[in-house]
Amino acid sequence: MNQLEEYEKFLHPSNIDNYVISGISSLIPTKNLELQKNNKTKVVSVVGPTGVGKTTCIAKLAIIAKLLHNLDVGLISVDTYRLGAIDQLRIFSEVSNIDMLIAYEPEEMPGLLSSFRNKDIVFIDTAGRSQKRNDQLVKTKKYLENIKVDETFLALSSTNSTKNLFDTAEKFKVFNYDSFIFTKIDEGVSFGNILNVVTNFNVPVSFLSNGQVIPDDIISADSEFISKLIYTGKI
Ligand SMILES: Nc1nc2c(ncn2[C@@H]2O[C@H](COP(=O)(O)OP(=O)(O)O)[C@@H](O)[C@H]2O)c(=O)[nH]1
Ligand SMILES: [Mg+2]
Repeated sequence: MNQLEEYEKFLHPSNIDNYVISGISSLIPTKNLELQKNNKTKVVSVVGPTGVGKTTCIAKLAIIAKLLHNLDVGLISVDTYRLGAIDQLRIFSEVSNIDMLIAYEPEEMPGLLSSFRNKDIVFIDTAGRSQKRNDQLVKTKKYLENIKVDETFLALSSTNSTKNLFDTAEKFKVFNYDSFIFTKIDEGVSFGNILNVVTNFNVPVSFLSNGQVIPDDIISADSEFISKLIYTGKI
């Protein structure tokens, strides 16, 4: 609004929507995941609260990496906490023919990663933990401490309130996450919370998840797309 006021004289009313969209767009940093063969294994982890869509995102990204980018993909599940959680990824790994290993204890992580040393990319699926339970966060963090993780995504549901998202983004700082994934944008009706979180935490957005379909329902973050989403409330 400040920008619009400042440049009022130069603005044409018929173009006001575009000015606002580009204004919001300039406030939204993005970071895209590079999916290309390298001579080393890229290690990517997804953290976040329960049920936001972490495993679903990993399944989508794993398929995209494998089929569209021809990468050799590995999955590691440390979600041994919730009944059935491992099965969700295991079934996916069987159907998609992507190798999966399970870490039952943090100490196993270096060994598991080393058996994946020929993979191009390894995705680590973590247990969904409440940001209100620091002991749970610390326990999950132990799995990621013994290894070198190249990229950590914090998955947040776009249907949550700004207040909840702020609390989660704050508590999950222990994971030193590099970017946000906003999930369930297909269920949201207003997205100012995304703008609030991104500007307050000054962390870029890497992906948006817009449904349950694997691998179709994921969008690589683009500032203008997110800005339109925020301004119009529609995908
Ligand atoms: N509508 C919608 N549902 C989603 C999306 N992402 C995940 N889900 C659903 O949310 C539920 C929890 O997802 P899951 O990946 O198991 O969450 P996790 O506990 O964070 O690993 C499942 O029913 C998913 O199909 C999304 O972008 N949109
Ligand atoms: Mg999960």
